[in-house]
Amino acid sequence: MPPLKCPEPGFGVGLRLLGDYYFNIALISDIRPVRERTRMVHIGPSWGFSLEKFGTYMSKNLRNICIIAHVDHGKTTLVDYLLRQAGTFQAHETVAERMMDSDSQERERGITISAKNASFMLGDVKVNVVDTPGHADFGGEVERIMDMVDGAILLVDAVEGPLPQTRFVLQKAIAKNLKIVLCINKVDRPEAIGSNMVQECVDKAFDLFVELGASDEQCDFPIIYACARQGWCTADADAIPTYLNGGGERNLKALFNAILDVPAPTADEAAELQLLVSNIAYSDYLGNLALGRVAAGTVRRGQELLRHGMADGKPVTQKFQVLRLLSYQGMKQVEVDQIPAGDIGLIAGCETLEIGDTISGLGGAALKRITVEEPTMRMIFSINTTPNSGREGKAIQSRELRQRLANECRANVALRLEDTDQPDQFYLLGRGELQFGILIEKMRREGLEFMVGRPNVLLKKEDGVTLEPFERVILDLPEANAGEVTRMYQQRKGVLAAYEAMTLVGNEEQRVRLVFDIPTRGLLGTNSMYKTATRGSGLISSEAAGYKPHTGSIMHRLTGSLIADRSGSTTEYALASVQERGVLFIGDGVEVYEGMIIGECAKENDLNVNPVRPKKLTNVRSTGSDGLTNLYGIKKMSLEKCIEWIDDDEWIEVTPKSVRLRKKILAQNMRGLRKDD
Ligand SMILES: Nc1nc2c(ncn2[C@@H]2O[C@H](COP(=O)(O)OP(=O)(O)OP(=O)(O)O)[C@@H](O)[C@H]2O)c(=O)[nH]1
Ligand SMILES: [Mg+2]
Repeated sequence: MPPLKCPEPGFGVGLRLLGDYYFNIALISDIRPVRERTRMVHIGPSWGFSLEKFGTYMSKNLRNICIIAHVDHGKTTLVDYLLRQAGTFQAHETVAERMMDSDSQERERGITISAKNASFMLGDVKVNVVDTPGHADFGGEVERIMDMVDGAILLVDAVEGPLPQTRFVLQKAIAKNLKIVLCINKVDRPEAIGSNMVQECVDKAFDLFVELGASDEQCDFPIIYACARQGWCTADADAIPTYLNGGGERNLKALFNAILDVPAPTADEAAELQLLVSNIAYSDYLGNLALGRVAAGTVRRGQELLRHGMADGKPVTQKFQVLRLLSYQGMKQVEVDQIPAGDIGLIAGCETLEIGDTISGLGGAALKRITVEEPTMRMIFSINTTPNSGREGKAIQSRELRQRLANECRANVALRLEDTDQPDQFYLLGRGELQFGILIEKMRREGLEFMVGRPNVLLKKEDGVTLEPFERVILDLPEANAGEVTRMYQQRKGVLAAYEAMTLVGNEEQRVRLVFDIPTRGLLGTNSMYKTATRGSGLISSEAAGYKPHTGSIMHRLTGSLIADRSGSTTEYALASVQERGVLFIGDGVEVYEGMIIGECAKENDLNVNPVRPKKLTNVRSTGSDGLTNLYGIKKMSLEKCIEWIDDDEWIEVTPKSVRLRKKILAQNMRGLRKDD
């Protein structure tokens, strides 16, 4: 009997025999399990039966895969259709688009922030699938899940081709020796239709495999051409035009078959239990849950286990009892009695957990901890020391702030906490401005008040030479803006490494792809400048390019700050004269305090101004407007813009209601007006 491939509708019956055992009879065209979690052995062209233990899958009936790609290449959209077409949802269930992006910030920003698990059934095979984020700042999320899977679907946008994060994730997948399926997605994009972009994309991907040292076996990857957004794919490149014209089998069958060809986990079922904690989930009822793949043995409810962790840099072990076990069914976590070797599940019962810990049987040993790339940036977090602290949220004390940051580091392997010489300030080490921005927003939504400083890159010293991190930036922008953008990056020590004209489609304006090698320091804070220069149409992606000798000072911003010199409520009258000195960040009627930044000075020095001066009242009635009280315009400073804009001697004050900028030293007589650099 050939192995079971894609499920199709049909019918079947199941009989419960003895306790945990099931007996199923099914028409072979109906290859859905008669009851979920029951496996079938097919014995003829049209009939099948199974006699296996309910509630478990032997590892041969499991596939663990992840979906990896550069940002926006369509991973989450593809997972939607994988789950839908595998019959994960009931007919009456309404499912949202990109449903794996369940976090509020993920939905608002339209990006995946953390890797997430789900599962679906392909006939008698349970497939655990992990959707991963594509943004470089969340690369740690991809690294931590690599130990859970045996295969990876590498998505590549047919038009954009492999981009920096494609390289990063592919490198990790190759290193873990995963079976890789190349899936060229978005073949429906107008630029790809009628051109040979799809073939070029395959060639570039192949070159990347070779460049990254893939084995011959890995280089022999299956290729699937897909339109995730319409839920179809084909293994035949020549069939793409048929599909684009509405023909062909409009489903993901070819991909399902490729998934079934990924090797089943080779976990030893008879061995002592071992599970590497790849993530920590939280449940209100059960507390912390350890998520991971059972590398060996079986974990059962009530079992006594060991956690192998680290405390103060030393290995520690702790005994605990399994309270509950959960397994993924679709996107839901359902309770089970046991999780067999090779399967992915969650264990409740151990409160102290860290990603990278091992959970084992009482005689078991620890597995190798998860290692991820080193952080390249740090940001300073402080308690809120402004005069108005605590008015708009919970002004936490240093101990609570430290605890909150430490909790985040436990759940995110790419972050690290370090103390500073100040008891109420802490360094958070991470990978990028977006990663910090998302955490700040998350803490703000929890109702907390705190302050953060300007992100800085982490320098290294080798043989007496100071080194700094570099990045390779790939820009895709209209040719008309290329000159301005090139100047912008060259001013920040960027070196143009490549300039390539993109293929034109119809009457579209000519676009170019620029590649810069630039110190990470120079790249910080340039995002909105780049967006403005390209009128929002520029795409940017970057990859870490290692440490190189320090390039000396790089200009950050050429402007100073307009600083309130007293507290009070701003008046339109006062702001009307302040605005002559620069650009305002706030309007009238806003409470300010001495040292708060209310705008950007047109010159490079800081300027203390009085934004609260009231208009002198006179008895003389004036006709019409006095012409002075109109404000030109206010530059709204979002959290992201503040992070890009601030200087080293400034703080961002974050509260649930507002984001304000301030000088670190509030009193004007204590602060020099000239900026240090
Ligand atoms: N034209 C076209 N657009 C697609 C296709 N697949 C996905 N998209 C679109 O691409 C955008 C990004 O899709 P996502 O699924 O969020 O991409 P992602 O890879 O999960 O993104 P991150 O998780 O943030 O890295 C969405 O607007 C999708 O509708 C496709 O096959 N064709
Ligand atoms: Mg996504």
